Amino acid sequence: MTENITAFDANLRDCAHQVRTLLEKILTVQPKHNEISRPEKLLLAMRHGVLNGGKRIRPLLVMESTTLFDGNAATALRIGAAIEAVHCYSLIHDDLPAMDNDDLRRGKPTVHIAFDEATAILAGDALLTLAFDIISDDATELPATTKIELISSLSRVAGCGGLVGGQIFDLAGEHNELSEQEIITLQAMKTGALIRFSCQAGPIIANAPIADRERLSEFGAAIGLAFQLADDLLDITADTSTLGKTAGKDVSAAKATLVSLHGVDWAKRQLGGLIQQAEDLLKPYGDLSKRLVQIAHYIIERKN
Ligand code: GRG
Repeated sequence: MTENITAFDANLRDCAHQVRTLLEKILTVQPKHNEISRPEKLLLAMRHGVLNGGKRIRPLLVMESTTLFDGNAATALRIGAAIEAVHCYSLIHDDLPAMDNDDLRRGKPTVHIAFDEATAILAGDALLTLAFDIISDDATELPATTKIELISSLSRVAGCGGLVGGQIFDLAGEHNELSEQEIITLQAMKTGALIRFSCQAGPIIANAPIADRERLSEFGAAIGLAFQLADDLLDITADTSTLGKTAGKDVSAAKATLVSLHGVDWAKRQLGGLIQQAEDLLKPYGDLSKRLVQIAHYIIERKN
């Protein structure tokens, strides 16, 4: 087991390093074709928001779900980096005073604290559009139809029916009591959708059969739910320095979560069931899916 954890940690670190290196290379001051100029302050704020650590779970899911179907690793890295750009945009905007109003993210000052609010909004906007630039760029070696499929899916996951819509439901929950079903829906949109898409992206990149895409999508849904449950538990049990973001926010904001509704023991039992479901879904792939199973375990056992 220790050997597995060590190998997994090395894999996660290697993925994080590759994502960082690629995004550093992309976020340079030289304008690209059809761009006019890249303002330095905006670029620095974008870099602060995207090169400030982070576990890079979503890119790792893209890379491993691509490897499972023998897809191209360099392409998977680019799609993973695009998804990470969307994720980081959502974190920057989520931390703003008008949203969660947080001053700590990944153990560092949030972008609006390190810069200012307007710059943080714009850095988030620019990271969102960057994601579509990365996917459509010639350097992403995929057929045009596959790029369109990825762009279309990512747009839906990120927009009104996904992240942004989930955030609106979340904000509504600050003033009205949400039902259990409403909490499940908002979490599937706010957290689950991008994780699910990260798992689906691999079979899309590798042009795998529809049945495999659906199976990986179900796997993504199970671990997305587990991710949020684990996050809600960490909010209660972990401290701010370990989390790298303010701990105890759900409790202090009296925010309803599945953990606040059903309790810690129920959440732990749910996590056990979700892990089992995730493992069962990958059984047809045998040993080839070992690394994806390790990610599922990491998601529920992580400390931040
Ligand atoms: C578009 C404003 C706007 C918001 C969209 C996704 C979202 C809504 C907000 C993000 C903030 C948040 C608390 C989302 C829940 C999912 C979550 C726990 C994200 C943190 O993901 P990790 O743990 O973070 O992968 P790192 O820092 O490791 O990347």
